[in-house]
Amino acid sequence: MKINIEKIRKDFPVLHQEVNGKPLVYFDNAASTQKPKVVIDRIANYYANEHSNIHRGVHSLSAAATEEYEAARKTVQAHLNATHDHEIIFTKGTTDGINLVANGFRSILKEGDEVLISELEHHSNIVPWQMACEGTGAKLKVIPINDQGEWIMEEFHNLLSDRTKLVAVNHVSNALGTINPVEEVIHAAHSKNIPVLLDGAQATPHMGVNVQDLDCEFYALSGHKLFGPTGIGVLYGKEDWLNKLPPYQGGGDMIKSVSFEKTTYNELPFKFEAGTPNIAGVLGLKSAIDYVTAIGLDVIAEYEQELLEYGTEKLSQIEGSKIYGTAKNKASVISFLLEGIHPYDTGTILDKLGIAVRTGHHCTEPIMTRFGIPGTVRASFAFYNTKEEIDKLYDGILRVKKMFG
Ligand code: 7TS
Repeated sequence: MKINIEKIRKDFPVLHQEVNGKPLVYFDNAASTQKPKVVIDRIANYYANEHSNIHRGVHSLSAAATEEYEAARKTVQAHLNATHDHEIIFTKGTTDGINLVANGFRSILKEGDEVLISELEHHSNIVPWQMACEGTGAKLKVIPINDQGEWIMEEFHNLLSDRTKLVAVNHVSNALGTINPVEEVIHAAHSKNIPVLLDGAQATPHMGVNVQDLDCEFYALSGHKLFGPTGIGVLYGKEDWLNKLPPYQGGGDMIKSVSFEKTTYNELPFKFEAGTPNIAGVLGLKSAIDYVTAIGLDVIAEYEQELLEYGTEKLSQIEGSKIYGTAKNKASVISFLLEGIHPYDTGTILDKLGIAVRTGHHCTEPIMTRFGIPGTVRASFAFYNTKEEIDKLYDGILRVKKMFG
């Protein structure tokens, strides 16, 4: 099936505006994606007609809201192909999900243990592990990358040892777009009985993810990168591992009984969902998943690869432009620099032309250090972007070069 781009663009109200007097070209999708009208309507309708707290009252509104909330959990379960719906924990986002696991590992890690991450990680998959290591005496180990922005797999295999208590790596890199060989990592880790956490913030907007096929122990994602609302995310965890980890936060909903002498915790998934959750966010996320599922994740992936190839070719034609991240397997992210021009200058001029790109280190300072650069300009494409928009980026870059070259 081919993507119906005209119809799709009509679904996203935000795309139809001018920025600085020019039609908006939104190429900052790796930071956050835009929302289709069905998601916006779902949230508005919930607050207009359906709102009540969940898992509490016997009254009809509360029962209906609870039903919708739990139906959304089943949608996520199906989307990720998790074995059980109680393996789906609603979080604030990827950062929150990783922190939940890292907090739990504070009770597992001991002096001499190691946590293995990679040089490609977003800060949110570095800092929580540094914090967990700091409190336990465990050490952080890092898989290095090559000049293309790919993990050096021999180094990974050398770093994996009996001291490794967890491998925590991203599925797709936000800064360079690399699609990582996570299958090989999981297979090797499991041969030593080591659990694996995948940061799926950048994979889930671009491809279907099957956690049973991957066989990872944990998978974290953000709703707002998946065309859903901000402030909502998902942590998938295998049942036995979620049972092994202590609760992250204490409060309402996560308990079975409370007395001053002893509190017992609720079962999964509620053990990890303390307090009133982001009900509207959960319902909006369900609509977003239904929306991309209806288009087809394969259709989306194929179209975005077309955009990536087209964009890569166009940018490569520009003298003095250098693309960072040239892995064989890439998602639709192009990070680049123009010789002698600071990324902020490029980003500022492009903004004047209505083109939204992200500039800077993209919360991946170690990658920038690895390449010896202050940051990059990053154009990241979603399925509502077009080749015509990429042509505008190309023309915009030529303007930047004329002004600063
Ligand atoms: N992991 C990866 C790979 C990410 O790209 C991001 C956000 C996160 C984790 C954190 O997600 P959050 O929803 O909890 O904030 N990445 C970006 C980015 O590339 N530009 O802005 C945010």
